[in-house]
Amino acid sequence: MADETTATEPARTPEARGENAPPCVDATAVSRATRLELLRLCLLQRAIEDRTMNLYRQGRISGSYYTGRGQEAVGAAAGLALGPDDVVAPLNRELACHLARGVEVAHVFRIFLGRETGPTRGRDGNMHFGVPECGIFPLVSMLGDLCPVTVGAALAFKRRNEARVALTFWGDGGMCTGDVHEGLNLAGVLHVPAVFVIQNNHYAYSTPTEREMVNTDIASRITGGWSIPCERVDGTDALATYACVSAAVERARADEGPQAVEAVSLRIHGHAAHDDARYVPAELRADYEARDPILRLTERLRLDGVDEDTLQDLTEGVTNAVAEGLAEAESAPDPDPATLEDGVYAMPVQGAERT
Ligand SMILES: Cc1ncc(C[n+]2csc(CCOP(=O)(O)OP(=O)(O)O)c2C)c(N)n1
Repeated sequence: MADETTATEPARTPEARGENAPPCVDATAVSRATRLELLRLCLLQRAIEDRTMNLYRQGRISGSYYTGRGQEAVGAAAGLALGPDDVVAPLNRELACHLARGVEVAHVFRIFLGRETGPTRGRDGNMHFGVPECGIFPLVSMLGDLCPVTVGAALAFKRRNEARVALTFWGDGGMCTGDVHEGLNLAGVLHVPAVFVIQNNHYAYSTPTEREMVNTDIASRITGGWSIPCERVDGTDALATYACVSAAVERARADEGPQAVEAVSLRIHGHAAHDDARYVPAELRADYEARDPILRLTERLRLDGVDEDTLQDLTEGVTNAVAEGLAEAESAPDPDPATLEDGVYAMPVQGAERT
């Protein structure tokens, strides 16, 4: 991968930006309740991440901080497309997927603030968490590794004759790792009920997709290379993404084998909190800011006849949920320093005596 000093920006066609992606599934059947819930989840992710970014700037977040700004619709859509008994392995751009699966706002802040009552008991900054009670596998930050893990879960469901689906995400950068290729191959050979959502946001850190791979048509590579049906969808269009992922989940559940969706978007932020994303051309960024998934979905709901009071209530509900969740997490205890070595692996250092 190139870093920001070496990456340059090649010319981008509208196709490469996913703008001419035909709608793969008719989204007109998506119910009003689901539309509103998609918007609520996107707003909630955005509000939690904005608040957490402020906490980061105040020095209250360990490590860096990663947002999914501009990509919220994809995690929200996938989270709602899954059934309660399905499992999912999200990455760090998909907070809305956690929220859709029932993870409480206070729990998210317990994780980010490293509280004792968070899933990693404060051992890990704000990244490698999962909530098994909600069917969410913890994140493994080696890109691509969650693919074979998810295939394993799907294989277990198949062997037990359970009508359950396992879904995971990876990015265009993750697409270039060996584990993804092995996982896709195995998924196809074993015909497991797995769904893969590729978040093609055009950059792996500062490296544009054209410098990561020769053939940037991820959907056709997955379809042609592994015989896994892969639809491309505009990931800034929450309804189309929901319809597309839902159809993939139901095909996998109906024993039609693994399925994939390439969701095209742009993160409207740097790779992490410290990154100003100067390598993204201003025109491209402005284009995607204008197609912000929250703006698009809000506009869609207005066209559907949803009134301003309903939209206002939704926004206020989200603001209150974030304030209450943060207050609750702030009152949770920090880990006791005396337990520092509990629950972590230790490497004995030769010759060093422990006191
Ligand atoms: C196997 C591996 N190689 C490199 C890294 C370092 N790394 C972390 S995130 C990242 C970029 C990821 O890009 P992408 O998969 O497109 O996801 P995005 O960050 O755009 O959501 C890289 C190279 C890693 N975590 N794992």
